Amino acid sequence: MKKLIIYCIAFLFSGILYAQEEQQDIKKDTTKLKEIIVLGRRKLNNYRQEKTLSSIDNFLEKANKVTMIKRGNYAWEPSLNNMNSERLTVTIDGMQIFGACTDKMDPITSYVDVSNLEKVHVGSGQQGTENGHGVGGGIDLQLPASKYYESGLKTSVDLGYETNGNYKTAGLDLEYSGNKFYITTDGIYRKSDNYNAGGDKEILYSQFEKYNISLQTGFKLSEKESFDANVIYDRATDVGYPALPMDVSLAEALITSLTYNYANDSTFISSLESKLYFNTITHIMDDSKRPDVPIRMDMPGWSDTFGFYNKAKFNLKKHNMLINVNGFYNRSLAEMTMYPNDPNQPAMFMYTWPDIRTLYSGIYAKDEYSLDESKTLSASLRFGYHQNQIAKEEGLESLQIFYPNIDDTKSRFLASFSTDYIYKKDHYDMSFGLGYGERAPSVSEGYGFFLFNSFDNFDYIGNPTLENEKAIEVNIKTNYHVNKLHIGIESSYFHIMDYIIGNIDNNISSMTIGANGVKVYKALSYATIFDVYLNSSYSLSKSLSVNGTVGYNYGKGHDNENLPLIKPFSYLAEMSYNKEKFNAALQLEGNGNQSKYSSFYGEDETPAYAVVNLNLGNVFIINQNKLVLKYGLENILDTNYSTYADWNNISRQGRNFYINLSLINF
Ligand SMILES: [Cu+2]
Repeated sequence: MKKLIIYCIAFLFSGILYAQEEQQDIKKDTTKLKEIIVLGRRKLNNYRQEKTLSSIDNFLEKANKVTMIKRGNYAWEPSLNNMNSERLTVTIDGMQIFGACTDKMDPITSYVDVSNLEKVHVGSGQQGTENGHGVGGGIDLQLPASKYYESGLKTSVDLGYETNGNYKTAGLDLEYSGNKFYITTDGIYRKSDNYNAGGDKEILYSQFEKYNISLQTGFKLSEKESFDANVIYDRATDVGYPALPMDVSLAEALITSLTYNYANDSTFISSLESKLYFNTITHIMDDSKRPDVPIRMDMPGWSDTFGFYNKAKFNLKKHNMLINVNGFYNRSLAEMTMYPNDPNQPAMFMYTWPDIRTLYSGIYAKDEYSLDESKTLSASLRFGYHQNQIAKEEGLESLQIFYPNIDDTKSRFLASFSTDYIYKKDHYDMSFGLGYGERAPSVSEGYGFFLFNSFDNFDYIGNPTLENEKAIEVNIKTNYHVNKLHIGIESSYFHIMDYIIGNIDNNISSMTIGANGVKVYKALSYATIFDVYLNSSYSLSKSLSVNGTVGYNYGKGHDNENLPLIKPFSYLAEMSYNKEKFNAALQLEGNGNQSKYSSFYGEDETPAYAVVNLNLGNVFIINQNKLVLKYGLENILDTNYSTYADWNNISRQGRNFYINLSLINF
């Protein structure tokens, strides 16, 4: 009955979400086929419904097609079109960066903060291949553009508090902008204790603490040429992972880049951007706070990446062209030392990532051709050369136990292609796209050595002989606007060949005490993934509107087994009131029962849930300052729930009161 009421409310509101994107600052330009999430602090206005000091994870979760997989309260893993890390390219301003954790505790999104970024580009499927090869899509976390505003010195201060978990946030931003020179620096600090799930149940090991500082500076050589330098340092300590058997004592990243820009409207090449970059990550896991572990372990990991890209834009009559030549070199190393409880036994050491060196170089080209005012045809291509090398002799020998014929190096060619047709009229627009893409196996899929996965309780062994994973994709998107009503449909279908997934191997015994066995990465001959979202909104008056979204997803292997981590039926309904200096929004958000769960891959059935949130905001202008106040109550009914994306069914936050305050000096 309760469910029925919830569905009824959802459909009453239906007209369902996201027509207000422009107001909410989650702008979707259908001509670009990309979803853009704006984070810039100076662009803060009162139309954004949620917290201003949300983590990037929280902002990403608002995007259509994106879900965050949670192993705790920090460092969520983005999933796009029901595909996660290995199948996506996640980059920071076009820079490749790879996490250093064999257990996916450190997605790239955890090493930046909202203060570092201006916006996030989410490209679904083959529309997300500008920076690299992927099957599910690309997420690019973009740094702020150069700021030659001649506005002198400006400051802004952010403060946030949330009752659940006693979560504190503080941020400071300084910016000096001149005619030929600018410099900005900011810092943000976040600390949370264990949070409580609905019904005041404390979730042990869900605490975290982190700070992030960044510096960006630039100068103009001439009116057309400039240089930018950017440094981000991010350090998280004492991060608990309630869904995993270990925590993290240190996750640290240093991200640096130097960029040369050239812009000229009157020449054939309208802009040129060349970047050189380096980033290094250190990740230290820690089980010292867990009272009962079968064996104590040290598991550090490192990832270093050097890279570059050269990007040029051309305008030729009705053509809009872009060419991006890029390359990187990554080193991924992870170790495991096990200390038996009996001190007379020797410690056991092995490389879980045996110093894998990845070299990539490739070229991307895109052309947008406008057939006439309302029709655009676009096509993109990416070709690349990808090479993996096992640098540790011990690592190679260990893998040769299972694959006697492998060499230390493996090279691949990767290709991707997409084409889109876009038709746009005043009250109607539609796009239709086709794509083909390939990706190389990740370091874990190719070379991981006894990586324990607490989701299905198996140790995983990589497979250096895997073929490239390949996908054929069809997508369609359409929007209608009639008076005060907006309706949109967005859908993608993927046919994925040589779909990489772990398969039980009964001939190998597990290393982890208590594990169910060992899985080796193999490929299903094919798998299919489908998603469809219906968005709509209706304006009741100038300031009052309702909007909502319903989504349906589907994923199966060739053997008719359900794929893991496929989102069940989902909905979001919102009623919002927006005035220039005040806003309020009441949200209902939930999922249906996860009936198509994958017991074969370790999932159980997650029941339906629904939560209600209330968000409020005020803006005050005091002299030359803007004060933005956001406050509200999340999970008002204190529902105890977990979703399909919560690792090991860890319950999410119960009732939470939050307040965010941003003081911005113009
Ligand atoms: Cu880890």
